[in-house]
Amino acid sequence: MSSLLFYAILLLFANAASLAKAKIHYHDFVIQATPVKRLCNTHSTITVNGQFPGPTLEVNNGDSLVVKVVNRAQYNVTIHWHGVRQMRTAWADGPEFITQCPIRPGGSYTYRFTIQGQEGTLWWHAHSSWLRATVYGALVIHPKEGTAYPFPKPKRQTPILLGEWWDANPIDVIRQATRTGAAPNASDAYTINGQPGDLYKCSNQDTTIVHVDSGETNLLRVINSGLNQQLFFSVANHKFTVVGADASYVKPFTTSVLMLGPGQTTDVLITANQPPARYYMAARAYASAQGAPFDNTTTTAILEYKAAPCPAKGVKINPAFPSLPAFNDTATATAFTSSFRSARKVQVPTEIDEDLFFTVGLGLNNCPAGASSSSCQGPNGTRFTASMNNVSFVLPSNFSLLQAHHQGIPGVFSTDFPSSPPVKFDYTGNVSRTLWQPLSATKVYKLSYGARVQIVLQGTSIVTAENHPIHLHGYDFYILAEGFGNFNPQTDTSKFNLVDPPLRNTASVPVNGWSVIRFVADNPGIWLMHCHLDVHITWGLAMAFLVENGVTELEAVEEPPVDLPVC
Ligand SMILES: *[C@@H]1O[C@H](CO)[C@@H](O)[C@H](O)[C@H]1NC(C)=O
Ligand SMILES: *[C@@H]1O[C@H](CO)[C@@H](O)[C@H](O)[C@H]1NC(C)=O
Ligand SMILES: *[C@@H]1O[C@H](CO)[C@@H](O)[C@H](O)[C@H]1NC(C)=O
Ligand SMILES: *[C@@H]1O[C@H](CO)[C@@H](O)[C@H](O)[C@H]1NC(C)=O
Ligand SMILES: *[C@@H]1O[C@H](CO)[C@@H](O)[C@H](O)[C@H]1NC(C)=O
Ligand SMILES: *[C@@H]1O[C@H](CO)[C@@H](O)[C@H](O)[C@H]1NC(C)=O
Ligand SMILES: *[C@@H]1O[C@H](CO)[C@@H](O)[C@H](O)[C@H]1NC(C)=O
Ligand SMILES: *[C@@H]1O[C@H](CO)[C@@H](O)[C@H](O)[C@H]1NC(C)=O
Ligand SMILES: [Cu+2]
Repeated sequence: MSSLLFYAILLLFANAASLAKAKIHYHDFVIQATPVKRLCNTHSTITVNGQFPGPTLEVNNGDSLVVKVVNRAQYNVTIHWHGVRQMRTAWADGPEFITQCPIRPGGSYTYRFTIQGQEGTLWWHAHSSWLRATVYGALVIHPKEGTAYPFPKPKRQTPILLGEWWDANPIDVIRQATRTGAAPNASDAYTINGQPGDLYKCSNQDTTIVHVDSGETNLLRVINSGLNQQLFFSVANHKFTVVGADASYVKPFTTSVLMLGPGQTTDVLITANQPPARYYMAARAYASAQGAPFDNTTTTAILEYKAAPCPAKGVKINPAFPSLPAFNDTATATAFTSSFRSARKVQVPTEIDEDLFFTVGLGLNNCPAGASSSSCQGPNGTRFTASMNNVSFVLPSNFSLLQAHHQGIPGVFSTDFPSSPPVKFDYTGNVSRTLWQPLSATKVYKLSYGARVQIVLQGTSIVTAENHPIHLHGYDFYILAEGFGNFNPQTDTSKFNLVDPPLRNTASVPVNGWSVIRFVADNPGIWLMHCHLDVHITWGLAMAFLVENGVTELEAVEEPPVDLPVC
């Protein structure tokens, strides 16, 4: 046998062996209304397969997922695989009117994609109106088959999904706000794995319990799947070792409190090194906007040691309660978010092709001429809005942006999203009222394949300054630095961490401050970037990148699936 043939055969076997390891996971998601009782009332809740929260999906890095979504509910729906890179499979990303039209009642769509190079915790959620209030679940990504965690393998692993519950139909809540122009009602409870816990009415029979054995270590995969609220999270008498965030490993650090914006995940090790007993884990708001109403309740679950002594009959022993930061404790939130460092070798672009500066913040629209006052119930007879670089994003309704791009259909979007604010002003100062009303439009920013991109995300104080969790679809980005006030290129560039910055998909842009992110545009398609507070995306705090195809087929978006929902 010629040695060439021998090597060809060897290569074939090697390929077959590595292919055999990567698995394909098939799932059916039936979107359906299900009676769910919380806070003493039963609601007809939109769920996946009747489960709330929805099913946890577990895969290994390198595996593929095939999820058939059947819509048996009365609302349009789509599912987004939050944080999944979706290399060349933008059609499977999910945001409605961006990469697909909604799956209509009675319709179905099968999402097919592969997990490539991501390990840790991601999640999935509806990306249509406010359905993600109840349509969400964890996506656990174990290390590639045959490889280990970069920390001792924990005895147990527990997803901790922090959520928000309305004692109402969440779709009615956002429809009411859209009608009136006012801020939507705040939630009535937070939840841990779907349960509000002991501090709410009609809830303490169902409080989530997380079991541990004395001495063992549990990996908590904490996800903020809430709609509109950043949350602090603590466990009484225990410390966390943070080991990952947004499906990337970080250099371990210890803390007694986490802060997650909606969309973010944090993997932490917790060791059962305390006297056997029951300990509360609790979450409540980090509310950075001054004076804005918010849900100020506290959700709890219980960390229960297996050897915890049983209380004598009739004796009630309350678990120890953790101390949680004050609602407005920005110092603690900042100390936490700025502690992250990548654990793995980073590939931060050092040269920049696209130097972008985007303002992110709220606004107020004056009451349109002829509108009734009932539709202008925002501050002083206005309607709430929000924008990036003064463009309040409007979803198209006749084609998804990706379909319009792929098929060259004109008139659906324009490519003139500004690379910097059209008017420069003191972003975090006392902004003149004449600057508060943005333009409404469907604008994208075009990036050529492989462009090295830097974005300064600059919060504004228009209406009210607040922390915004900015999420980019289709990418992980490095967070080089964050700070308060206006970003100053003369002095702030020296603060950039080019050595071991964290790789994330959602950045907490500090209240009245800024974050700087970098990524390489190596994934063609249309990718939404938006605030992950659903109330803000509803108001238009979003934009999209159009990343062009590269030269080769492997640098181009795949052809659309045949069952892709169209409008
Ligand atoms: C919002 O809250 C107000 C005041 O509590 C209440 O009257 C209204 O019904 C709520 N809206 C929805 C959709 O639940
Ligand atoms: C939450 O807000 C309500 C109503 O504004 C107030 O009465 C209550 O004291 C607040 N609770 C906490 C824990 O701050
Ligand atoms: C936080 O709120 C407390 C009152 O609840 C107030 O005394 C304090 O000044 C606030 N701190 C900040 C940084 O706004
Ligand atoms: C509403 O009007 C009052 C009185 O004119 C003013 O003090 C307040 O700043 C205004 N609020 C907004 C958000 O414009
Ligand atoms: C799609 O909708 C936009 C905005 O309503 C409109 O301008 C455009 O002509 C429509 N395109 C087609 C092909 O119908
Ligand atoms: C903000 O500016 C407006 C007008 O420019 C002024 O009336 C108002 O007093 C200023 N507010 C503060 C807090 O400085
Ligand atoms: C945004 O654009 C509108 C409409 O052109 C203008 O009135 C407003 O001053 C602009 N605001 C900013 C911050 O650029
Ligand atoms: C559902 O989606 C279709 C487009 O596929 C759209 O025409 C329709 O208005 C949507 N329905 C609702 C209630 O949003
Ligand atoms: Cu926001």
